Amino acid sequence: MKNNLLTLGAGLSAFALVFVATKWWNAPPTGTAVRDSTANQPTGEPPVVTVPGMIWIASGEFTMGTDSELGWPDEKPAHRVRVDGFWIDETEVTNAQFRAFIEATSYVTTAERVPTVAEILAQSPPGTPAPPKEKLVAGSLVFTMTDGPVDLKDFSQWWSWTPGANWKHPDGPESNLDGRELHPAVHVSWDDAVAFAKWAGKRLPTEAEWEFAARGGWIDKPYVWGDEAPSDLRVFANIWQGKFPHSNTKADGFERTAPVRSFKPNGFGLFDMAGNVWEWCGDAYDHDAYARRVGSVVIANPFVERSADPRNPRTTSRTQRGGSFLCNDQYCSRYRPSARHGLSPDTGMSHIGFRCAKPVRGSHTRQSVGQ
Ligand SMILES: [Ca+2]
Ligand SMILES: [Ca+2]
Repeated sequence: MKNNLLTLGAGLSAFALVFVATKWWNAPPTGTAVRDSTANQPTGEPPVVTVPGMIWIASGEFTMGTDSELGWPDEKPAHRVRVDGFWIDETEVTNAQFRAFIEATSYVTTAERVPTVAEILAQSPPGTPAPPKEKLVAGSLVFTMTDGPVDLKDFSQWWSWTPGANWKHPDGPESNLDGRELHPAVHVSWDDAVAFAKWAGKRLPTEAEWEFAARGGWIDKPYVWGDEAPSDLRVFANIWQGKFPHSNTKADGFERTAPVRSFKPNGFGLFDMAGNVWEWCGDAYDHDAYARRVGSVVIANPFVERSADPRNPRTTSRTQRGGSFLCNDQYCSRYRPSARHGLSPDTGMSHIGFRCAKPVRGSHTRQSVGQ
């Protein structure tokens, strides 16, 4: 059901968060750059057409995940993967692009729909009392900076269930998209992203495609731009500088989302593969997916169909990549290309967006709204 929460590392049913926030339920929280010689080398027939707004990523092999101490357990172990060639959007999907989809289809996003009691209880811990009907309103989780330092385990300090918040009103019902046409669309659920992709004749990238594309042809680099850790003095992407969640120096120029293309692209010409907004992938989220691949030499086009998410055991979690404007090294540093995160497919938040991919022919993944 909508709005399972995730934020920088913590995960909990969204309604659990709402309950916590409203105090009527307390849920237990559950160096020298080296090119990869095998990456992005054309094999077989190269594309004979161009796709506006997309970059062709030729098939190749790469090392997926990391064994670095920077990596979280779900990023390990590193292993070899091969992906077929594919197109991928140069940028995150913008508000202007998302508006065109809505106007053409009259699609109603998850955050604009009133949840049902059944939907809430299906994803709540056993024994959770049914919420009163007056609490069943359409909305989304909006980030608000705190007044001072807070317990970083208590995400309800900076996430607020906000009735009326959705892609058209990203900061709440009084906000709008004026001047944000080229910002990434946010409060977009996985279901919404899949619906957009189908309308556009595309699909979401697989995790393997996304990471292969994010690495831009480089190997053994912790960041999409190379080796150097970001700082107030060295800005590479729209992330969080300062002390999260109460002090943002905005050294990169942006407190919240930035227009796409505001920072240098990676080695493949892709923008914001680190930071700005999290990006949905097609795969289900399996925390132990890489551990299950030990023993394989090279895995071709991996795609996770069954989720195994300790934080969201009652739903098919879907994977997000790239981190957001809320990430910093003090908390999660999930703007690294190997970083992964799982969330319920009906969750949209202030820092969640997406981009699309497109295979040359057909699709080797299955993506259906409601999975
Ligand atoms: Ca920023
Ligand atoms: Ca991004």
